[in-house]
Amino acid sequence: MDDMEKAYLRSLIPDNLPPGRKVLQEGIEIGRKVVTGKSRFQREQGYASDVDFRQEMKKKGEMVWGIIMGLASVDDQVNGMDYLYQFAQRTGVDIDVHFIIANMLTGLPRELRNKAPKGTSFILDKPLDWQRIAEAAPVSIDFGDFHLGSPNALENTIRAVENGSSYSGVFAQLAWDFPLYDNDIKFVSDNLKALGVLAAKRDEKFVAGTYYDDGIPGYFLDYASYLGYALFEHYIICELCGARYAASYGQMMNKPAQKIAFTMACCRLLEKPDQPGVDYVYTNAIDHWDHDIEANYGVSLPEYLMMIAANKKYHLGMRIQLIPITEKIAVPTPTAIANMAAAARRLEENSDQWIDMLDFGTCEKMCDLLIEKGTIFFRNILSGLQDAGLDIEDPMQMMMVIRRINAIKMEKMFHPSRQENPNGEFSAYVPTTMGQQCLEEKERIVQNMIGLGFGGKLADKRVVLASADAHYYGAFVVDEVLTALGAEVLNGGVDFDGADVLDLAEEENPDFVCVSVHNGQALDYSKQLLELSSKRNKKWPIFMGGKLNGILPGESLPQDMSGFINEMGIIACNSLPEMVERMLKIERTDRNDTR
Ligand code: B12
Repeated sequence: MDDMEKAYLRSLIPDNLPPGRKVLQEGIEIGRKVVTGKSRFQREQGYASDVDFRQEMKKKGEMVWGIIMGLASVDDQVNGMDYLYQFAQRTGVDIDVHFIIANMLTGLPRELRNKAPKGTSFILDKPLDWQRIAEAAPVSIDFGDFHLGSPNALENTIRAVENGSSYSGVFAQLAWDFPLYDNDIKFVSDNLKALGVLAAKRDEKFVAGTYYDDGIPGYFLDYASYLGYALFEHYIICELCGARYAASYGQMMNKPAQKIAFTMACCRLLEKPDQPGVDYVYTNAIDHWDHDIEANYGVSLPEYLMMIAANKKYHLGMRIQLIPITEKIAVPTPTAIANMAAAARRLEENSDQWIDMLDFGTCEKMCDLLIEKGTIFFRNILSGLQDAGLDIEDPMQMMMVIRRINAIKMEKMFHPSRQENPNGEFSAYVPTTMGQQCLEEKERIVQNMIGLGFGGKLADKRVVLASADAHYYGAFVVDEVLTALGAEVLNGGVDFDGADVLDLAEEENPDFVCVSVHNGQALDYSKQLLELSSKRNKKWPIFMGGKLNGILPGESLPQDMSGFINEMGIIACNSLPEMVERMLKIERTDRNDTR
């Protein structure tokens, strides 16, 4: 590591950071006073912890089935859970685990909730909200998103423990920026206290959850780096904090061999004698169509089959997180979830016959490679941070690194190929898919647009671009295409509030502003963007694309908001040729022209 890299790592730690061990101890004290609850599942099925159920399934080599659901209100959610339970009673299609996706605002302190744009799904507010969900059906409940990993982690983790959610939180979301929230020290220290709560409940088998695709690894080019990052989280949570930990990942992992190899590696490195090392494996969410959606069964079912077979053979102990065939269109409905669950369980009924026909030799080799290189990546992280002068035994400092480090820099800095390749170049051992697929998509779009006569047409244009939420790749493709057509693109990155977008626009004085929005906040976000620009007396031609749907007040299902957004004066548009055609028709006026 060179001096610039060391200086960069040091710059991640603010001067006034409190000592982590003291903060952790405060969390442990808080945790000791929290009264552990028993969920309906635990009471009715007789498990002291859901971990015991998971361990039992692991021993038998049986698959645990999970779904992910976040409906418009707590009432809708409770009814949806009951619907799935009734469906199971009628058909025998049991769903073992419900992963609860609350609204992102659940992760914010209450005073900010009314001011921030609202995405899809319900907000957990009163203790009764958690309780109603934990009691809605006798299934294992996982209070996942916006617990651990959010600014409101401490309160939300306590609620999860009080309601018997054995797995809680998404630690990797520590890297997310939450709307209107900018106190990194409090963010990290409250998350450390939340880990203290889980450490206090270690013997009762409460586990800190994570989901790599949500966080830093979601930008990595190599699954060996994913694994190295996994070991880093495991080090912080288990070794520095004394809590339990299990790995989850997978929606951007579309090759079953890689997925199984990665799962084998996580099992080998992370499992404990009384607890599986893997919590859930999310299924391929990036290859689905948004048209003729029945075709998507053809994408999902072969993947499930391979995982069922690998689990039977190796007793990996994971749960499959099912996604319905509507994945590319909108958040899942209970009916769509039930349909995919039924297809998966029918597949499982006769899966024994496949196992002997399948050879997992490739996965075993890949697993060894991942472990070898991932372990080096992890060691490089620790030695790099230590060389830079950080205290690698202070959990607060280590969590601040996760919160603040740039993912792309992190992979470049610690990747073993840099030491192995004579010229110090990066090369992936087990390449991830998203970056590659996006470059191919960019190439297709650019060739098509050159064919339509757009080549070089944006030569004198400056574009400010940002993603309003955690979705990076849509904006990445937009950036690549506009750049290929000659534009100068100033890409702010992810998690941009409206004010951040306008700040960047004022700094750069672009011809156009492009915003990519996916998480259901498009309408609220558009309103805020326009109000702010009118307050600042600035007017930019703004284009917005991505997934422009949301849930209107009083409605249950998301719908497309493009019409409303267009009426407000922002150009809602998902097609790049259409956007460029419109850009070329917009004359630069003297509105903000200071050039
Ligand atoms: C990958 C993914 C993630 C990853 C992103 C990782 C990363 N580093 O980028 C992670 C796991 C972090 C994630 C998180 C969430 N996600 Co997500 N995610 C996806 C997924 C599977 C793929 C998105 C993607 O990258 N596609 C590849 C890119 C290249 O395609 P694209 O985004 O469609 O972009 C193209 C066009 O849309 C267009 N475009 C995009 N932006 C713009 C902008 C302009 C101006 C223009 C002209 C065009 C344009 O050009 C691109 C090239 O063709 C989709 C489902 C799907 N298959 O689409 C869900 C999906 C978008 N996610 C969804 C949700 C709800 C979330 C969460 C809110 C869930 C949660 N935890 O609560 C969080 C976001 C939280 C937050 N902080 O904002 C929903 C959105 C539902 C809705 N709006 O109704 C989807 C549809 C899944 C679903 N069915 O529930 N997600």
